[in-house]
Amino acid sequence: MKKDVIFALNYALNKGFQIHPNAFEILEKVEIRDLEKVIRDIVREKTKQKVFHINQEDLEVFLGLKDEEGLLSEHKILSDPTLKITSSEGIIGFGALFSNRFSKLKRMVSNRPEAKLLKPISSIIASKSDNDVFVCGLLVERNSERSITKLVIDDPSGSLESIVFDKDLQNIANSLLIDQFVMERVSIGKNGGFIVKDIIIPNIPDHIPNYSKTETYAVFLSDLHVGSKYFMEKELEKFVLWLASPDPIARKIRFVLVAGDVIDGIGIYPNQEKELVFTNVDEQLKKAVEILEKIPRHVKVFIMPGNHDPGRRALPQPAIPKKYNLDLWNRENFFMVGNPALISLNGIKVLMFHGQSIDDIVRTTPGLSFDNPTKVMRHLLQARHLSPIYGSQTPLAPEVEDMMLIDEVPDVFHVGHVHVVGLDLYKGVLLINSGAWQYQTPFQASVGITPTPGIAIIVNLKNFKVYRKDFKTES
Ligand code: D5M
Ligand code: FE
Ligand code: ZN
Repeated sequence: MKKDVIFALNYALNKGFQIHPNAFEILEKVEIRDLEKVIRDIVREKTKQKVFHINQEDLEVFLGLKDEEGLLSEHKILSDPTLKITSSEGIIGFGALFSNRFSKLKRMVSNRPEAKLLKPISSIIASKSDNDVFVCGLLVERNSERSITKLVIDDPSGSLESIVFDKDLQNIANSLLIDQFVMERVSIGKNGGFIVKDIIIPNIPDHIPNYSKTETYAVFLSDLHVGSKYFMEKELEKFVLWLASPDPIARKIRFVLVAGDVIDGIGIYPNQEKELVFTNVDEQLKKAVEILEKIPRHVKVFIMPGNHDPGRRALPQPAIPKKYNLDLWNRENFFMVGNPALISLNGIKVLMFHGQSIDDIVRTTPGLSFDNPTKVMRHLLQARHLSPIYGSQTPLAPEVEDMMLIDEVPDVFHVGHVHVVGLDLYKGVLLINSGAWQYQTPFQASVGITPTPGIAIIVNLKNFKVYRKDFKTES
């Protein structure tokens, strides 16, 4: 046996590994460059698995001799706002948007028993019935003062002010998102005011997820912020190289999803220039392509815009327009989508959303914070809406159709924006916030945001087992 082969194998033997005779056969047959590194990789992986022998199959996998051709990698873009965007103007447009939101959500809850009893707000104000009545509307105001909570909801017929006294019901009332759809059971109090007896939100039913037939893996990323001084270029490069490596999991990855903030952009916040390496969007996107195009071609990459990317700022956002970078659009394994988008991966429905609305929601809803993004994501699913709040910092476009509604219950809900990794399961839906690839910026430090960057979230689509791979520490 050749000297370098013996040397490499000694490394494994010294670590207490046994080597199966069939492994030697391969080593005799194949000319292997960098065998030492291959053996070290195998030792590291198998030590993690607590398996201390090396056989022919291990070598085949790590040398890339064993193909994974049986793995399915079918995708379908089920919904994408890019080509649907019309943008009507001003007040008329917002009137249409909100009336569409109301009627779509009312239809969504129409199979609930309470829905049959719903009355228009104007009629219950006029009739002052002695019995409890059901109304629904969009929540325009929520106020808590001296142990009572006031809710104001609007439907197309009018506006209803109601009071919540019950403690448990107040907790529910306070967790409602402004401008979300809500049903109320109300009665008339002694002084003629409306008292809330029950609050019913759209929510999602318990969900049985779809799984992939084959053990295909997907990686969830967001907030690369290429162009920023704080962009973790080395770590992202390491991730991309790992994708092309013979690591047994890397070899089964067929999808990479990027949920927005691909670049840092320019003019996004005051004095941003001081924190940029590249001060124009074209250069930033060029750099992003340079890194992402090293992803092997058998991996499909889905790219969504965030609030730092070029195109339109208001939600829903179209895909990053072609005029900024043709390479992103031309590469055969890249798929440019708008924000939000619903994508099917081997039959698994992934709802992708950058997550801009989280800022306004955290600010206005008690009990929510930036460091627990999946809790906010639960609220979005409960409200069946990705960005309910109007008139705060998240710009909403006055579209005729409200494309921010969660029409279909997804199997995976993937969000970014807050730069904090979050994983959770809600009623069978896998919730992923994919963190970031940017170190904490001075701005984030000043507002108390502590990111958890440099971590790739990897999911086995056959069983939804989730892995966090940290590229800050792993070699
Ligand atoms: O957002 C990164 C994080 O910073 C996200 O959690 C929102 C937060 N952020 C962004 N802008 C603001 C303002 N103006 N106030 C408070 N918090 C903010 P990114 O989209 O990457 O900039
Ligand atoms: Fe971001
Ligand atoms: Zn963002």
